[in-house]
This record gives sequence, structure tokens and C-alpha cells, in this order.
Amino acid sequence: SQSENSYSTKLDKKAFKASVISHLHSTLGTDENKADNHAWFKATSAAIQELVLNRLRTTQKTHYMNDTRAVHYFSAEFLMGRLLSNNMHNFGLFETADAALKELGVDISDVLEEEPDMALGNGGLGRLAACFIDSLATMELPAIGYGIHYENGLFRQEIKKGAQIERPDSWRDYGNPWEICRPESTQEVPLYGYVETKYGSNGNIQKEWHPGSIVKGVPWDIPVVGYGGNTVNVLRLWQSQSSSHFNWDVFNAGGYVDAQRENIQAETISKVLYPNDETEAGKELRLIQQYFFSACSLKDIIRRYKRAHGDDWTRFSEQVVIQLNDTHPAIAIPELMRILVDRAELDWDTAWAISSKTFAYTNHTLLPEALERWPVRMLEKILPRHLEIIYEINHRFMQELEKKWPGDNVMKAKLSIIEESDEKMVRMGNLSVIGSFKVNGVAQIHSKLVKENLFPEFDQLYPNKLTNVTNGVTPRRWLKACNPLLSALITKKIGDQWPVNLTQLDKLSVFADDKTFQNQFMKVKQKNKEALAKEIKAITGIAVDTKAIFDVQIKRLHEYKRQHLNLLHIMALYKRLLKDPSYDMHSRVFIFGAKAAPGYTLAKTIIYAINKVADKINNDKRINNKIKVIFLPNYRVSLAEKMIPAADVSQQISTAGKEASGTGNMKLALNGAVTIGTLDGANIEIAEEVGAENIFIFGKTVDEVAAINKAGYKPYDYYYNNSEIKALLDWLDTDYFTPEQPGALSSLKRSMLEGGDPYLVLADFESYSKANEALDKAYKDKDRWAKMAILNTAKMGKFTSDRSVQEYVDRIWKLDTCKV
Ligand code: 26V
Repeated sequence: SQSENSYSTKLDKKAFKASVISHLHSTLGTDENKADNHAWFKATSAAIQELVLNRLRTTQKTHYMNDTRAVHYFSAEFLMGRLLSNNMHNFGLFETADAALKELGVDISDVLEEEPDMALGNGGLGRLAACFIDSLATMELPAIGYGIHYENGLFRQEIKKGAQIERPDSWRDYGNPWEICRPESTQEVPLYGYVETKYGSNGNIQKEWHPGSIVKGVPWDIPVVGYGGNTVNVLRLWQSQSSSHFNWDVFNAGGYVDAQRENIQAETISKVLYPNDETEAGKELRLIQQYFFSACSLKDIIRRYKRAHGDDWTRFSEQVVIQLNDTHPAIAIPELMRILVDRAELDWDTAWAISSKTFAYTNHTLLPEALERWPVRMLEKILPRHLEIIYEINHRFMQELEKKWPGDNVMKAKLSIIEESDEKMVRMGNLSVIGSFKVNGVAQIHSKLVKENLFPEFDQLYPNKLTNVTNGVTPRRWLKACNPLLSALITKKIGDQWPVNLTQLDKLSVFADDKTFQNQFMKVKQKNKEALAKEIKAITGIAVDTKAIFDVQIKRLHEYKRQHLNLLHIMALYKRLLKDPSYDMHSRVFIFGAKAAPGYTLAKTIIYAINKVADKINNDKRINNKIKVIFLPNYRVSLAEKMIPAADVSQQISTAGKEASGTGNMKLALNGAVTIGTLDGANIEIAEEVGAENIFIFGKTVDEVAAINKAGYKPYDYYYNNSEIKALLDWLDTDYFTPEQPGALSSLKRSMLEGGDPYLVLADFESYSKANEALDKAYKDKDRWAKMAILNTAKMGKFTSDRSVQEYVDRIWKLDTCKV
């Protein structure tokens, strides 16, 4: 099997023990008697890292010798989480390490808990990047991830008196055992300044950018271990540093510089990850972050290309494909054009032919507030030459449009990279579509909406450029490593190939009605629930009944994801129980995890509301513990790994058309949770796979949502016509949940009435309530539920990120595997 490779067999328990102890002595400078869990973590990681680095060297040598075409995954975010457990699993060494540490008197789970999460991402987009690089390494594909070495990842969330407080996340305070600094590959990044027009060597007009300042980018490499441990690829993250380099040339140009030179501290560029998921703030430092990592990465790629091909640019796009993870790195397009035209002195058409065969772009959202647009004035100041190049790209594009649709200026205004508003803006989405050879959405429905609503004219202009690649998740982290009990049961039943061939899970389907297997499957779920209950008790002090339904909603807090729909329904159940103590429902524990962007007031109010409603319900003796509401603070990858295996129910309740794909939906179903969800994002494809009997679908469809909005949605109609809805909203207006702070939840009510209820919470409430009743009924039938849970796991084969990556490889990247 793939987990049995030469490296794992070389290192038996005895050798592993010796390696850990030797690292305890010579790397950590301590010994077995003095070592605390953190020291054991460091020593264990060092023992693993030794193997990792050996494979890394071999992989890099092999890729170099074979001069392989490689994908370069440009992403402002990589939400890696912890690496030790994953790396041990991928080397097939987890059991060995477990046994070795046990003999040393150390519990491996205590050791794993010492590792801080690498939280260098906000949510779905960043975690997708992490799953993709795992799959790329597992599938032995030549690939490199490029991103930013943030000193502080996504903020740590504390809940004080029910409200979110943000604290800095310092994941490297005690050092990181995996990263390797590569000062020899430092790059320089120019910023600010002015553009000089002059004559080039061939007598043509040439442009030269004289930057006002230069910062250094220092790369840190994080090895990415593929399953089986053969290929170890690299995630290269750039850290900014001030350069001693002062540009005298510019200085001598006469004080001109000082006027335009910003006094940004170079070090601030990679200081912190912006925590705004899905809202574009247009902050200068963020644009600089984007250019900083894109420019460093391109220079790194070109340095490597030139080592093999010298100044011959003709093969560049054969060797290099760059995937833009959303528009965040789209500035790489004019940067490559600048290098080709200004530096390599290629003519425009030649340069454009290379550049537009190099880039491909993934769109991750349709929300208008998340579509990136930069003020022209800001670009002009920070990247004056790039602005010129963007104008030139746009000018030529306008000529192309004129040929296709003569005289159609409305069309031109719509497709222009430049938005002619009061404050002129550069539309990064349009730039990305024009500058890429493929553009993809992340689930079928999303890609359809990208074609029909977001970029319809582009789809006409460039047929076959817009396409779909449905997201996936790595089953190594999201089943094998996080759910050892279920993994063992599955392996016993169908063998050990499922981690690399997930459609094999379908072999479990024939046991869905098998009573023995149902018992085994649900026993595992029960054990996982008990483990989570312990965790809940430790974190919140609240005891939950593990016989209750564990109902989980974990994702960023956003109105479109509708945590407040879930909350309203919880309040409805509570109200029904108060009114009628014999109201028939299975006891249920509602568990939330969610961070709100620090400036998103309503999202923070929803977190506060969940916590306040929780306080009231959890302490109300009248309802006999039928409902518990748990908000677990600081939701992150490592917490997800504990919550997902224990979930009975997966809440995926976004307004149809708003959630591009979702990936938590896949992770939960993979671990045997049954989805209650809307026909949105990948839920639709999950429903197709598991069948209508094994999922609870509710709510307006994309078409119905569009029709309602077109006709003019009137949330007051629902308020006045449905007495339960009215009572619930009015309840938020009383001081019942916030006696010490009357009116604290009123804004939440207002958002769904005066605020226009933009995400149709009220329109979907009744349907949601009915779906919940059906779910409750299904759960009471133990056999039926077990069958549903089993089939959810069995039918998730499609949603491995290996399948997503294979689709990118076949249709976009055109890579060959390279056996190391
Ligand atoms: C936008 C911005 C705007 C500026 C500040 C920082 C920032 C960070 C991220 C974003 C875009 C977020 C888009 C995103 O995460 N989309 C999610 O992508 C997932 C992977 O494709 C998908 O499963 C989710 O449905 C989608 O919401």
C-alpha cells in the first residue's frame, strides 16, 4: 500500500524513539526527565522533519533533472492548520510514533496539542489552497505554492460576556519546526516612484520604472508531504524586510521622489493577514501585500526558468502555469508584462502571447462587495508602470471589442478593466479574465452563475474560457487523520486504498442496511461525540448529553451563511417547548463555531445573540435539557478536526446563489453527518451523490430567489402573516435575552425588516422549520439514521481534492506526474 514506503519501513519504533531522544538532547538541549509536552512536540517534529527534508531534496533534484512543467499556485492565503499529525500520517509513521512515545511515557495527543495552527487564511479560499497542495504532492505532481509569510495569522477569538474580542495570533512565538529560511533566494520588490520614457537598444520607445523605494522579500519554505511520503513539494512564503538598498539614481533626480515616496515600514507588509472575508476594503497596505508576494514569486519563477533556458522566452508558458487563487494575485499579470516588455525588451504582442498562456484564474465569490477594485489613483502612486500597462492592455482589449461589436459602447463600458466612476477604479476580475487562458468557478451552480450573471459577455467573447472545477477536500486530513476510529472501521471493511482513491468509499453502500455495520458505524460516532462533549466541557464548562443530536454549523460568520436563520429556529424550538412542555422533539445540541470580521458589526451582533440565547436556554430548567446551544470560541482548523467527526447534522443553509461552493459541507458529510441545506454551491452536487432521501433540502432555489428579488421582496409580509416569525423577531426586541443590556439584539430584528432582509431569512424560515421536523423524525428512527449517515460517507468519493486537482491537471494545467 502507498502508506508503506521505504522511509516508514526504515524507521521502526526503536529507531524513531532513538531519533526523538537524540533531538531532545541535541536540538532542544533538554532530556527525557525535564522535557515537557512542548519539548516532546519539538523533538518529535524534528525527527519527522529529518525524513521530510530528505524527500524534499530528492524531489527538487528530480524535478530539476526532468525540467518538469509545474503549476505555481499563487494565493494570498494558505490555511494549513497543524502539520505534525498530517506529516506522520503521510509518511505512514503515525502508529510507530504513537507506540514510540507511549514507551517514553508520553501521550501522542498531548504532543499534537502543542502545535499552534498555521492560520494564514480566513476560511474556504485559504483552506482550499491547503487541500490542493496536499493533493498535488500526493499525486506526485510538480507544484509550488506561493504566498505571504504573515507574522500574525487570522486573529484569535475570545468571547467575553458573549461578545467577540480579537487578539493577535502569534503562531511563531516559540519557533516553527517546519519552516526553512532561504536567504539565498531573497528578492527585491520596487514600489512607488515614477516612469521614465526613453529609447531602447533597438531604437524603440522603452519605459523604465524608477521606484521610490525597494523592499526585500525573504522566502520561508514549508515542506508539503504527499501521502505515501514520496513527493515533498514546497510552500514558499515571502516575508518582507527593509533593504539597505537606497536608490541614488532616483534621489538624484531631484527631490521629486520625496513627494511621492510613502513612508511605509517594509516590515509591516507581511505583518498581518487581513481578516475581511468577502468584503473588499481597498486598503493600500493590502494592495502592497498583493504586489509584494506576486512580484517575489514571479522573480523566483523566472530565476529558475532562466537557469534552465537562459534568455529564450519561447518556452516559458510551456514550463510555467500560474493559477491565480481569486484576484488577489492578479497584479502578477501586468508585472509579468512589465518584465517581458521593459526588461526583456520583447514586443508587446510576443509578451502578451506568453503572459496570457501562463495565467489561469479561479473565481471564489459572486458577492459584489468581495469583487476587488483598486482606485486608479492608488495604483498610480504605488505601481505607476503597472497602471500604464493595465491601460495598454485595456486599450488593445477595447479595439478587440470594437471588432467584435462595432459601436457598442455600453458593452465596452461593462467589460472595460477601468470603471469610469467618480473615483476611477481598476476591476481586477476583468483584468484576470482578459489576462488568463482559463477561468473557473468552484461548483457547478457557481460556475453557471459566473457565466450567466457575472461575466456573460466574456463568455460570448471567449467561448470555452469559462469553466467549472468543483472543489474538494483532502481525505487524509479530513477523514484519516481527524477520525481514526471511523478510518479504522472503513479500512477493515474495504481495505486501505480509500485515502488515495476516495470513490472506493462507495463499497460501504452495500453495508448501509447491515445491522452489524450500522451498530459499528454509530458506535464510532458515539465515541466521537463523547470526545467532543469532553472538549466542550473543558472549554465552556457546559455538560452536554451525548445522546442528543449533535448539530453543527461551522464557518465564517456572514449574513449570507445565515447563522441567524439557525438561531431563529433554535428560538422557535425553545418557544414551542415553553408553550408546550410535551412538544415532541429529540434533544439536540446546537454547536457553532464562527469568526466575524472585526469591522462587521451585524456579524458580531449575531455572535453576541447566539451566546445570549445560549445563556438563557442552557440555564432554563423548564425545558429539561432538550436544547443546548454551544458557541465554541476561536474556530480554526484544529478545532474543526475535533468537531467534524462528532457531528450528526451539518448545517449548510446559505441563501441560494450566494455560497460559491462550501467545503465544510463535504468534510462533514464525509464523516457521516447528514446535511440540512439549501440548493446552493456544492450542496447541490452532494444531494446528487447521496440521493434525496439522505439529505434535508429546503428553501428557495436560485431561480426563486431571483424571481422574488425581481418582484420586490417584502419581509414584512412574512412578519405579519406568520405569527411565529413575528413572535420570534419581537422577542429579539425585548430584554429577555439581554436583561443587563436592553435593546442589544434589536439591530438583528431590524436587519430582517427595515433592513430588507437581504438574504431572505424570513422567506426561508418556514421551509427550514419543516425540514428540521423531518430531520428530527428521521433521527428518532435509529436504523434509518444509521443508514443515512453511512451513505453520506459512502457517497463522498467525488469530493476528494484529488479529483479537483486531476480536473485542473487535465483541463487547465496539463501536467505530467513525476515519480520521485
Ligand atoms: C476577499 C477578501 C477581500 C479583501 C480582504 C481579504 C479578503 C479575503 C478573502 C476574500 C475572498 C473570499 C472568497 C472566499 O473565501 N470564497 C470561498 O471560497 C471557497 C473555496 O472556493 C468556497 O468554498 C466558498 O463557498 C467561498 O465563499
